[in-house]
Amino acid sequence: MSSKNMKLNDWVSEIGKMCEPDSVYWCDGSKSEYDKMIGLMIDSGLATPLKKRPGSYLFRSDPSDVARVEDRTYISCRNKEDAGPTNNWMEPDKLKSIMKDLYKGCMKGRTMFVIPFSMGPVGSPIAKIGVEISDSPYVVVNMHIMTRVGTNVLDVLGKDGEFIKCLHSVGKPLSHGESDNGVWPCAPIEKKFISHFPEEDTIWSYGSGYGGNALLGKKCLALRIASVMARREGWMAEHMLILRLTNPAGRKFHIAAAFPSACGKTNLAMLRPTIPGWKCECIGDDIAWMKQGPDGRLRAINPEAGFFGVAPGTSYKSNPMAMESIKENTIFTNGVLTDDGDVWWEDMGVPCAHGIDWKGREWTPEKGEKGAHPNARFTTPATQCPVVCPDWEDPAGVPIDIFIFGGRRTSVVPLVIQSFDWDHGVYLGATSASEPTAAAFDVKGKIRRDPFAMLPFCGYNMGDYWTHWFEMGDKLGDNAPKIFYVNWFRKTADGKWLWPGFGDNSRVLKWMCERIEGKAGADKTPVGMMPSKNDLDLEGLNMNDSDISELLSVDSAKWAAEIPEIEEFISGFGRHMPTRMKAQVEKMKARLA
Ligand code: GTP
Ligand code: SPV
Ligand code: MN
Repeated sequence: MSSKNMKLNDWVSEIGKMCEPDSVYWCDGSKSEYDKMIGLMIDSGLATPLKKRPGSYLFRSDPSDVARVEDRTYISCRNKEDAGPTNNWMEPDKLKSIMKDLYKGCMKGRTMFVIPFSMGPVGSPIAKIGVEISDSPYVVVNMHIMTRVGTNVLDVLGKDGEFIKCLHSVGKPLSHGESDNGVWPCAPIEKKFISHFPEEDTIWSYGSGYGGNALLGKKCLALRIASVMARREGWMAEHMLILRLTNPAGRKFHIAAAFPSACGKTNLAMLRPTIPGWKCECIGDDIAWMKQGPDGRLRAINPEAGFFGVAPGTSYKSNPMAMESIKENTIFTNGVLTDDGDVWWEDMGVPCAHGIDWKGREWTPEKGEKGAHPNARFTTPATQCPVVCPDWEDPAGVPIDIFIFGGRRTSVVPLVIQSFDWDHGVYLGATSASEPTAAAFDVKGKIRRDPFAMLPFCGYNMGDYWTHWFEMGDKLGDNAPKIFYVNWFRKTADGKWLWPGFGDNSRVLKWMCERIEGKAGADKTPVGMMPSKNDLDLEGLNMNDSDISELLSVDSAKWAAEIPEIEEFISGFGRHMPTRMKAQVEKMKARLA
């Protein structure tokens, strides 16, 4: 088979010559294709069917291949300055020549899959078409769930449509007659490359089969490449969940929130409000593409079609809607296989006395090691979420009222702040910081600044990205969403969560909505507008006063102590650092003095 698009056909044959697969297969996105791929992986010992969950399978990856690899991720454009100081950079010709050596014959003994996919509803004016070439059937089945794969994408592409070229190989050729035989195929860490060529709308990924390294529609296309397109074309590609919150009077609010990886987006997106009369519906849990609509408001779509969610910590208590979503037709990676043929992970809310851990070994809780990898994930279709919003696929998108930024901060940062204005909100986004999580293989240590939760995902100079945010604010004017900053992760001195989080986060969202309606009060503090205890709905929460005061307190000395590090961070962007950012730092210093 081939397509009507000569550019695509030429590219496929060029890659075929380089990678030397045994065969080439064009994906049609059908259920029978999905089942065939799963069958191949059951035969090669990589997939285990789960008796307890219809249509669901467990995979175990290699211990070196369990998360994104930020040190191996490159933005490769002609000028180093365009990638900026926060991205790894290599000159495109040099990087391509290194990678071509790796790609040479890398698909021997394997099938090369050609996966046409759409990010966003097929044919929508906001959607983008990508084609991923991959030698991994695991990638094919995950792409089926996470994106819209199918021959209808080729129809939209037509004879001369444009597409983003996504090349992927696990980097493990097979000799004649060899099978994976239960061993997750990948290359050693120093041979892994996740490379982006934004000037050519091209992604080259080698050596990893896991998550964002391999499902190239997600972080690589929908954030790193799309962020460059968005800047060029005047829209926004952000690491944000999207939700609709309806108040008891029936007014709908649309919220987009950016938290770093493994800091609560999926949980907030599927929130069950604990306050009576409020309803929450999920539009997306990881990525938002936003454009100013004809009415002047910012309209958001979720370019994805599924959820690739963190499994550990997901329970009927913390995220019941995720638990309902993953009852069937779900792929699990790096969980525990239980003796009765189910999947299990830490803090699932049910016990597991014995099973096979994510490394394939006998496991009991007494072992003192985690049974599931902390970045174990589920891949599940958005349509299976009981609270998916009826408008989640509306090509026009939903109008955003509220932006939220945040991170994991066990101290200093209070429960919630509202920005004074747009520019101050951009400052809050740009200076957000968070503690490392298991979502990145190679990020360790203390807190780091993660501007807009985009540090690992911005495809160009982060200083220019801030300028883009300021300019979007100018363009949106009075229609610009109001900006808030939250921290669900504050701890007591003895290490307990101060805030119950999860469903109770609805209390904080309620305050935000009431701020927009002009109903709720707030106090001016040096760091922003904040609720007092009486401005927040804490009805039915059994919290003691001192915990609440601590959550809502600002220690100016501690904030001031972070300023020198913030100044050093932003000055690292040199002439790309917007003067409006500098002005915000000066204002902050004056308020704290
Ligand atoms: P990515 O998929 O990596 O982008 O992560 P995410 O931002 O979607 O994070 P997710 O919602 O999966 O949450 C990650 C971890 O944070 C899980 O272990 C959750 O249980 C935990 N978490 C989420 N929300 C809260 C909260 O409000 N309070 C506390 N204490 N933990 C939370
Ligand atoms: C993240 O790390 O933010 C994720 C998981 O959503 S991955 O798809 O691996 O990027
Ligand atoms: Mn994410």
